[in-house]
Amino acid sequence: MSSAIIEDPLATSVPSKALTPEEIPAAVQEELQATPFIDVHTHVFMPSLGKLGLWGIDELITYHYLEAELFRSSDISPEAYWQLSKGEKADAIWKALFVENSPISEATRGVVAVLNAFGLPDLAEARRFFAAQDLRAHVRQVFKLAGISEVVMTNDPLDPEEAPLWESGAEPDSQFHPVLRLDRILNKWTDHWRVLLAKGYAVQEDAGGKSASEVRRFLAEWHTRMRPVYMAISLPDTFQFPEQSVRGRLLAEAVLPSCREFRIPLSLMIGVRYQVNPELRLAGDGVGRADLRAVEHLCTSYPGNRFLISVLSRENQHELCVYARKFSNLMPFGCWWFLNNPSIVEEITRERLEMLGTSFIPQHSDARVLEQVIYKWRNTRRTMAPILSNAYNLLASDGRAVTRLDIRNDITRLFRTNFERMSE
Ligand code: RAT
Ligand code: ZN
Repeated sequence: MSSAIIEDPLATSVPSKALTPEEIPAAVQEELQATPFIDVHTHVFMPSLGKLGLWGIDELITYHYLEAELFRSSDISPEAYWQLSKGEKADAIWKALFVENSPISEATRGVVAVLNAFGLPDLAEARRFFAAQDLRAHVRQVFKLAGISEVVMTNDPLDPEEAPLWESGAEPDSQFHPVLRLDRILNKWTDHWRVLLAKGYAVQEDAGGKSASEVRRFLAEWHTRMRPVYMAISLPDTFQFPEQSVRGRLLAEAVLPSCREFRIPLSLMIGVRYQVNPELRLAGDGVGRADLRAVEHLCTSYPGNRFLISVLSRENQHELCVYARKFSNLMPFGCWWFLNNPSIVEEITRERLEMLGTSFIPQHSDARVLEQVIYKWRNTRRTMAPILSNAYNLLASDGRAVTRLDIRNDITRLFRTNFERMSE
């Protein structure tokens, strides 16, 4: 209907008028607000996966980013903390990080922003509010507040809680895209190969014999069941490829051919130092600089594969941009985990824009608790606005007119189509 276009508040001013330097920041801000983003990597789950999906205030407060911060501002030991119930854990964190100290870290500020988004003045009120929500309606409201149209989940076919839900036909949801996560298979084969064996796959402990073709058969079955938009793995800072190891063999002989067969990308998240402090459990991982020659080898030797790549170490960011300039099958994405702080996001994003134009995916939320998408995406828009405005102002002062349509197309490419085209 043509009236729908006229009702679009931006439509009248959209097309091709050159913006003045003074008009650029407002246009960027409006376009960032108006564009629904795709969140290309999260740990949130569609409602039909039930309890796997975390949401609500106690989950927000006990996010592992905040657990790590608790032990810096409270005398409680990790051992004593893990004995507490969820509500008691949230109370302990609330007291230490929100009452006795100002919540100015990125992760604590996030909780404040979520409470504010729902107009919730305190913890008690927040608990009442979340307890009263209907999940499906709440999801819609959260996505609206976050300015996202879809999220990409992380789905583990060897998770004993998750796999049966898929096997009994979990109802798909067009707002939640599945991803076949491979950490258990590729990084922890020794602990998990027997699960495959028990399910009827002729695999061996050393991943020899028919193991690779059997893993391929397993991936094919899960591809049919899940329809994942990509396959994914997180990798240590010590990751090497090629490599004489179970992971090296299964990557080369099972995962890469499967991704080619199903025409989906492989996402590699590289640079975790697993369990630097195991007492902290999920919060116990650290970061290390990786040798990105592994990425070079993958991109050169497997031109028929497409790679979504995020690196955890700040020191690896520049190399990743250089590799992206060399290999069009490499798509850098996100500012992940310890990098998702405005100061570092700004640095990385400016570098990427300068080296790659709009041919990258600036951010994903990595949300583990549903409502985190609200603050994470608000923060992203807030950080992006001056970076993009500055880039357009430089372009204008170098002599190229900048229009609202340019801005709209660029933001759509960065936050939607660069991802959508990876799976075409
Ligand atoms: O970023 C995080 O929150 C980590 O805990 C991990 O989930 C990481 O993103 C991963 O996907 O392995
Ligand atoms: Zn993640």
